[in-house]
Amino acid sequence: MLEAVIFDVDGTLSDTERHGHLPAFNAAFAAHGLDIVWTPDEYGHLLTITGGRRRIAADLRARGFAATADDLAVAIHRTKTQLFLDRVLAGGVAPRPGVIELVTELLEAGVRTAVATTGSRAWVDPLLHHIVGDGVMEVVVTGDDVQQLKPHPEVYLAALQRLGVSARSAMAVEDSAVGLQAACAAGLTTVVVTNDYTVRQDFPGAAAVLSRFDGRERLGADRCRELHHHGSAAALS
Ligand code: XBP
Ligand code: MG
Repeated sequence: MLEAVIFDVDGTLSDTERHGHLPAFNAAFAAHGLDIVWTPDEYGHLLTITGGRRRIAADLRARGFAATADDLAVAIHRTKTQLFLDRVLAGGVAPRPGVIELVTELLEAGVRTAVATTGSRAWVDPLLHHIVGDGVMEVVVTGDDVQQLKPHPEVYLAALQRLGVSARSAMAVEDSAVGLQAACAAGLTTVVVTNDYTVRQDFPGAAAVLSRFDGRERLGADRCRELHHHGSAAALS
């Protein structure tokens, strides 16, 4: 039986990357006097490096900042986090169409909801407050709560543990190949809902790959139950 659905945040609950995180990273580079501007295309490639601080450090290393890359990345990421938080607090982040309806249906059907994200606690909690409301996501595990970021399954395993449910009784909703890898490695049946950045990725092992939550393909509570049922059956065979 489906007891809980665990959602990714960036790209899944909200289309945060292109118009949210990317401008915050670029403004942070400028604030630290660096002449670095990530284009939307470059950022799309950099998204395979999970975690903003690691993403900055990898790019700085590639640009020859070998010795100082890690320390500089910590400082730039702190600034970026504040800038993105400002955007969230100003109401500049919206849920993807259909997300609120899905979460509401799940809760009405007695299915618990949770979050497993690589993002930072400082902005994740306020973002959830703005887009779904407080307490709607019963468990929220962020990148600050784990040692290893996606594609490692730790964030999903921690969410399952805090929910007190087995992987077989839950499913994940993700937007990216890296996120799918993490959820599958935790043993979860996973539905992928793609966005502009992830639509051309491969999704081996996904229970379904959709391009949106609403419209003809609509992902509702019944469809989640169905996909979970088939996913669990496939895992047993
Ligand atoms: C999201 C991330 C995060 C965000 C930026 O991945 O990798 O790093 O891009 O947020 P997922 P931070 O959707 O798989 O959780 O700067 O707070 O890391
Ligand atoms: Mg994501």
